[in-house]
Amino acid sequence: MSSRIEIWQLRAQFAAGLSQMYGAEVPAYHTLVEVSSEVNRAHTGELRLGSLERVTAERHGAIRVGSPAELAQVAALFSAFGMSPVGFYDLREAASPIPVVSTAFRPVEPDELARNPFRVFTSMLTAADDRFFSADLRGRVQRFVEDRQLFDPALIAAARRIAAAGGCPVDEAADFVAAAVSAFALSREPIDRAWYDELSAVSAVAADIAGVTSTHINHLTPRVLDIDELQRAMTERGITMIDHIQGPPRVDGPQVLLRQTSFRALAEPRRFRSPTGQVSDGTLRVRFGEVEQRGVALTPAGRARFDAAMAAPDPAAVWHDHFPATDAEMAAAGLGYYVDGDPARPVVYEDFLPASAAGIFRSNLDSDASAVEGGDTTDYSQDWMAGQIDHYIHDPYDLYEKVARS
Ligand code: OOG
Ligand code: NI
Repeated sequence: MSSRIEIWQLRAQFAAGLSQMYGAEVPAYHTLVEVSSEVNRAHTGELRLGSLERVTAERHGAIRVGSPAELAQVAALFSAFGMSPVGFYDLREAASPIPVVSTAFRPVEPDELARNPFRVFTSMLTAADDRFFSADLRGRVQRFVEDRQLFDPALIAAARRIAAAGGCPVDEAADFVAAAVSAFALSREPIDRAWYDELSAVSAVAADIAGVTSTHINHLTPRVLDIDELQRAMTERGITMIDHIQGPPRVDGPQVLLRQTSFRALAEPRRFRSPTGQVSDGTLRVRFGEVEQRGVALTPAGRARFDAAMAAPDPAAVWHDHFPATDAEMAAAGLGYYVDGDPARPVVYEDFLPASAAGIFRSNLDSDASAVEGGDTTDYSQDWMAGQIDHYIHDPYDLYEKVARS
């Protein structure tokens, strides 16, 4: 009898495979991983938020798709890796709107997160939103997306089988993981220049999603224990980082939720087809490097305080009007999640922040659509998305609550 590969092992192999592929595609990623590891090794502070080993191995990825049907395929594929949709993010509502709605696929059980916490922030183009797309353009976007195939149906069928069986025989695993990884490789297929440019005029994100016939991993993000130190170290190496770390400021006291920073990837070689059918070499600059620091998960009450602090012109200056300076006080006030209420055992935030996500999207674009006018007339919502992908979308607060009571 051949032995079985468990779901979590498949997830670890998938994450490692993507990392290897992305490193070959975007060499600056290696620098980022190297500097992140250095920062983590030098970190002398507390490690309550994760062991050096887990933190240094930890990654999230980001992908973008064009339709509910494509998102449903992603959900089926990721189910074979034990990654379930968690949370709903509407980035059209951000201060700088992006025409996507998103969810994050990740393990939801604490022991699964401990084995391998790989997660993928997954965005879907909101083609039905007439604040971004005219009826004519929407029709053409939808046809283009319907006509392409991001994933081999055999891959999706295998994923469903593996998810249902809770693993697969050893001799199937390598091929399955390799096929899943290569679905996210940058394509060498020539890009229709006129179509890509037309979409770029509406939104650079729309062009990246619906201007090409494949999807790709947009970035892979290592986790660090001190993001300010990382930002300094990268800058020292001559890499231009975005001006401001996204998310909460560095604070004196418990660091909460998620802080992120990024740099733009260099232009990458891509092939283009002109209206006369000629294929030529060109470049596109759509991928980037990102890094994150994770802190304590906030309760709804804590999140309301967070939103209030972040609404101030200088959140750092008003931080302690909203948050106490110790974990003991955070736990006692019910602002953060702690296992059994024990301030020595904070629950790590495993999700994303819509404002930061929009900031990361935007900071890496040359230009994009400005503020949308008029009301939202679309159906996009968490319930809508759950119905489209036929998967329950977890509420992050329920998950933190469960971890805190375990
Ligand atoms: C996703 C941007 C958001 C994050 O870490 O908040 C994101 C994208 O660029 O597709 O990855
Ligand atoms: Ni990211």
